Amino acid sequence: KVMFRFILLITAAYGSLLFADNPIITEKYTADPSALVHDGKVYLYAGHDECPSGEHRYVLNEWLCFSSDDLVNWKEHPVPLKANDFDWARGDAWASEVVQRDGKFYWYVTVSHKKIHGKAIGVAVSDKPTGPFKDTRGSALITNDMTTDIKISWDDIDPTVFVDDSGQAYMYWGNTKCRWIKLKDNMIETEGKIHTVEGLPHFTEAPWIHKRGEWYYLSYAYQFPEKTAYAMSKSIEGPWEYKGILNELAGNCNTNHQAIISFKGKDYFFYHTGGIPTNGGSFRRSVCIDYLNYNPDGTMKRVRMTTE
Ligand code: FUB
Repeated sequence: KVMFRFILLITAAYGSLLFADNPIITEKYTADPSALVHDGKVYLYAGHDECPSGEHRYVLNEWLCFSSDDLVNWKEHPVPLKANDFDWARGDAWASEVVQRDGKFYWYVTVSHKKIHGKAIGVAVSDKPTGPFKDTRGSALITNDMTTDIKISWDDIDPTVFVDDSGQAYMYWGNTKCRWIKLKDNMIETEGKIHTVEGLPHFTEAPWIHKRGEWYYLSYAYQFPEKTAYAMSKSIEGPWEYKGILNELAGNCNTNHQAIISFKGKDYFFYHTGGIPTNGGSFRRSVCIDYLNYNPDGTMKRVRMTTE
């Protein structure tokens, strides 16, 4: 049995060494991390993997929220959002992301739709990063019938939202093809047409957008089993230039779902593995963190997972 151990150097705030284990959460299985920096803390949002031992399927009914001010000690904020908090959804708390704008927090989620076949994307809103979150819109933002060129029911999943310096918000999502659409200022309505991103080799799912300096980064799950790859652009609307693999296969887990943040002067890569020794695997995943490092030209160095 292996407990993934790594040393997390938190010097920015404390000037001292702190030690943390990967996975970072061990009381529950956690998947599909989204991370948000707010008011000196990191908020981690993750799906709760609840697949019974011996079974091999996704069982996720809710998302979880944790916060930390040192990336070592995490506090859970109990059950802030469930898939059935969306009246129009019939379950399946797949990947999500929380973003902040003008004092409000928007939680974009993947769920299954009750009436329209397939997965759909919804959004819930709160005044606090820990909730309570409410589906003030009352309907899906994106449904499976809006993109008909792919004949699978799970191609409209994994939303990631980015508010550009101009104030324009964009939502990216997808499986097999990566899509994007603008959001209105209220963050709960789309604006204009759905676009498809070209030039992302082996795009599977799990897009994540972040910006550093003048570069925009679009990282995503690549092939299956999944690695993480990424592309860069000088514009949020592309064109995107493919730059290569950012993270290798995550051990005994066939998906690889990332979130990227800067916190107290360092850059971090959140992902999941099947790293809990008791029954961990592709359907009982666990969130991990490792450092992310950039090259002088803005490209990202391959992440060295604790397990490597
Ligand atoms: O957790 C269910 C699905 O697995 C997510 O939506 C994908 O990104 C993959 O991690």
